[in-house]
Amino acid sequence: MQLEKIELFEIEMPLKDSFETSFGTTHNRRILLLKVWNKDGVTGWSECTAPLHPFYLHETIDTCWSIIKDFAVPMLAKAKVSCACEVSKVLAPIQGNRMAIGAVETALWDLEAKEKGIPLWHHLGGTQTEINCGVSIGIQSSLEKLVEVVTQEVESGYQRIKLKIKPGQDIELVKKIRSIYPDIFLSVDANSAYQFERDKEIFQELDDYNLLMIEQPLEAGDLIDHAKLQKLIQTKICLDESITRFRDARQAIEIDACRIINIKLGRVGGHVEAKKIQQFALENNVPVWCGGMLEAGIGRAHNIAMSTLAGFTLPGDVSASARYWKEDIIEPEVMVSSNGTIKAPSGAGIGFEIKESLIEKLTIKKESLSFNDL
Ligand code: OSB
Ligand code: MG
Repeated sequence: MQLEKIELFEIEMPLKDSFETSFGTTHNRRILLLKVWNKDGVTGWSECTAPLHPFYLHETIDTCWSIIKDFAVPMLAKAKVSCACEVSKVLAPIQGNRMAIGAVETALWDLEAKEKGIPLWHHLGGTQTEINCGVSIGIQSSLEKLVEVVTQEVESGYQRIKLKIKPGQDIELVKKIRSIYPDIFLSVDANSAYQFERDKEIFQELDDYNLLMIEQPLEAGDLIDHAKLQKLIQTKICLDESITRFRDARQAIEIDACRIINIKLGRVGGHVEAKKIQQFALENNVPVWCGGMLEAGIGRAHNIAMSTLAGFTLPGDVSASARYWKEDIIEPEVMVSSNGTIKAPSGAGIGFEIKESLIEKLTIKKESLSFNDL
């Protein structure tokens, strides 16, 4: 693998509907895309999953831009990596900043799969030709509206419904949806909004609704209190924000702080780290699934590739492009079957065409870095 240059694009894309979580509401997405070129003109693409604000975890689109430009790319240029599997090791001296690292790492995986002319999911060692899909439903303006949105998604065939909750909007939502849909796979995601001592009774009450899981109830980094909560309830805890690298997953499983893991490619720093977590979870009978960050098509395509790995058995938050975007930046758009599945694509690399002229139109900031100058 001989790298020539890397381009950074910041694009702006309005969401079809705003998306509310316990940490805030997103109307527009600003997305950092990377395009990496080898010496023969083959290109690989990735999407940085960092949002605009530091309210999910610490990273933002601007911190990622700076880490990628000032550190990750110069380190890569100096190391002269020969394969995508080496990138995470070369970038290991960078502390934290997992989404910045993940953006660079995943672009090189797409490039490498394209150099070899094989689908990325194949190159990663994926075995599932179809993946199971669920949806994440943001906090709605009323219970009636929530019922309407859930009904629409259940009728589209999605295999699991996840409701975003926050203090004051939790048990009531679950009770309502369960009364209408007693048997669906239903889960909730708190995005770290609760505290163990203050709120434990809420989770004990939620325990009566046969939820598939409760995602990230407490603060990121607080494995100890998650383990205390898991002892108190039957419902499986799933960690999202708390898992930023393999070590977090190993320790969480070791102390029974969770019984399911949501793997997000960006949050864990790329495909190699995601694979390590997936393998360890599989050996320990902990199911995993692929989380989402309201990705446009390129990020979605990487998520599909990762979800084909063994152990990704639970439906992920990888849903159709059309749920979020009027027009996605890839072709064809991500489509979900009436059984709530997505087929792994057969084309080389991420397996979707990049709509470069659309990306140009959406671009608000751009920079090109040559590996020869670094
Ligand atoms: O916690 O899973 C989350 C979106 C933004 C930030 C965090 C999360 C989410 C989602 C959306 O739940 C999942 C999707 O991309 O469909
Ligand atoms: Mg989550």
